[in-house]
Amino acid sequence: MAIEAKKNSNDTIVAISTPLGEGGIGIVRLSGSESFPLVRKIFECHKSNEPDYPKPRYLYYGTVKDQNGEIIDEALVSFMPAPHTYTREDLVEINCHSGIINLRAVLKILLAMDIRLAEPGEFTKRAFLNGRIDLSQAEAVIGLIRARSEEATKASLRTLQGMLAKTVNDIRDRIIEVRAPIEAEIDYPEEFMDELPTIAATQIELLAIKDKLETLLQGVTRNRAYQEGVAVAIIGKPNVGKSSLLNRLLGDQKAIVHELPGTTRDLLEGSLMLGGYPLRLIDTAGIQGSDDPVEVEGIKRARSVAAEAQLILLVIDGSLPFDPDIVKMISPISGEQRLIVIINKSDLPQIVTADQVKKQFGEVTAVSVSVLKGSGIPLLEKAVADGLDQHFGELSDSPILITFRQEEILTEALLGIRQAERALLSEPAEITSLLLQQVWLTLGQITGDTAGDDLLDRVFSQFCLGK
Ligand SMILES: Nc1nc2c(ncn2[C@@H]2O[C@H](COP(=O)(O)OP(=O)(O)OP(=O)(O)O)[C@@H](O)[C@H]2O)c(=O)[nH]1
Ligand SMILES: [Mg+2]
Repeated sequence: MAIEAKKNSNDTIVAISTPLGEGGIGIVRLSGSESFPLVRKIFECHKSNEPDYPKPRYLYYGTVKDQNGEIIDEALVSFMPAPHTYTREDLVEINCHSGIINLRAVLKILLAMDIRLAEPGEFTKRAFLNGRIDLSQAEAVIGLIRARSEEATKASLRTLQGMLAKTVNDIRDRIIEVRAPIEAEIDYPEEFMDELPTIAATQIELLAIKDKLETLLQGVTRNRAYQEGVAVAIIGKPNVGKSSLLNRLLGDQKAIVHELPGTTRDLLEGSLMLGGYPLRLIDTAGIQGSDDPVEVEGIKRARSVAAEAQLILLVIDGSLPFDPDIVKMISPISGEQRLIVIINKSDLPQIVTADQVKKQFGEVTAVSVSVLKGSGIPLLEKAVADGLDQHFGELSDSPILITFRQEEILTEALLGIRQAERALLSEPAEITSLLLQQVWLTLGQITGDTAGDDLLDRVFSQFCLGK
């Protein structure tokens, strides 16, 4: 779909594409028709007199010099002619030593010539504008750069390979197929009378489309968990071993552990990876009735953390009689939250039984551990990973959504299909057709097929400089 926004500005751009700081290599990257001649002006290489210089995709060793012929840096330079490049334009990469001063100096000499500094994400934007990738793939590049777990990386790579675009395009094709006979009926009601699909057949088609959209949307929460992490609150009465559990799971003595109840006053957080999920583990103050204003504030914070956590680890001391009040302590747990009950101190004679816990909490996962001795911890870790897998739904091979933007679009498309379903039964055929057309257009924003300037700016402004 050729639209205004896809017109490419073909001036030549430059940016430092690696993070500024001490490192092995720093790369200055140029894209555009002037990039070869410009770099040749500042880069001196003993091969430059050879007739085939610069050969595409060769690495040339030489020096970068300023206007006065003074050496700025040694560099390895590769010249990559269009169209088989990241941007589909002529592209040059100058591999310098990674020092802030020399990299900036190289950039400065180039900027003094006929070239401008790239905007954030402009290299990737050109890849999109020149048709090498679609918008969902461009967003996958951001996802890949920001991924905090292996699973998030895999999800971004799947989208980068074009899986999301393919699924969305398949859905769009199906919408066209559903619309075709409806349109025929509108334009030539007599001629196609016998061949038209029944309302029931169209309903089945719409149901299938809805199903596909819903499956895509299911991936959102899981992916968000991979990207942003899962909040896990450790709560319970004082002295049951909450801080000990935090330390044990982190493999670190982060929290103060003490035999005196009421040791933890404030929230304490640590991060760890479990079952592919980045977890934000939050230790809280033991919940009990108290007159101490500091402890009361700590308990208030514990409750609010528990209210927002996706997973609650409720710790109880198995060596003491079961206190039914803890049921009240954790309620109300919303449908969005999962609960795992941890019966701690299994190294001491046990009074609390798993059955007792089940009786109080219903069908809840209960794990018996000794945080002190480390027994039962692998089982607990497995219970946490399994609980999160169940919470976020089956992991399928379908593409996983990366961004809020894509979620918004799919939600809108789903709404549109539901409206079309209703219209099919109660409105003239024109309305159904129009609603389906709108869904088709909406979905096109995922790949950028129907994206305007605003949308492109929104997506590409999230990139870092030089990407
Ligand atoms: N025997 C035994 N003692 C444990 C176990 N886990 C923790 N403890 C002890 O229980 C006491 C309290 O541990 P903490 O981890 O500070 O308990 P807490 O729940 O954070 O307590 P508050 O911060 O006061 O709410 C300490 O003396 C720990 O050594 C365990 O598995 N077995
Ligand atoms: Mg504590």
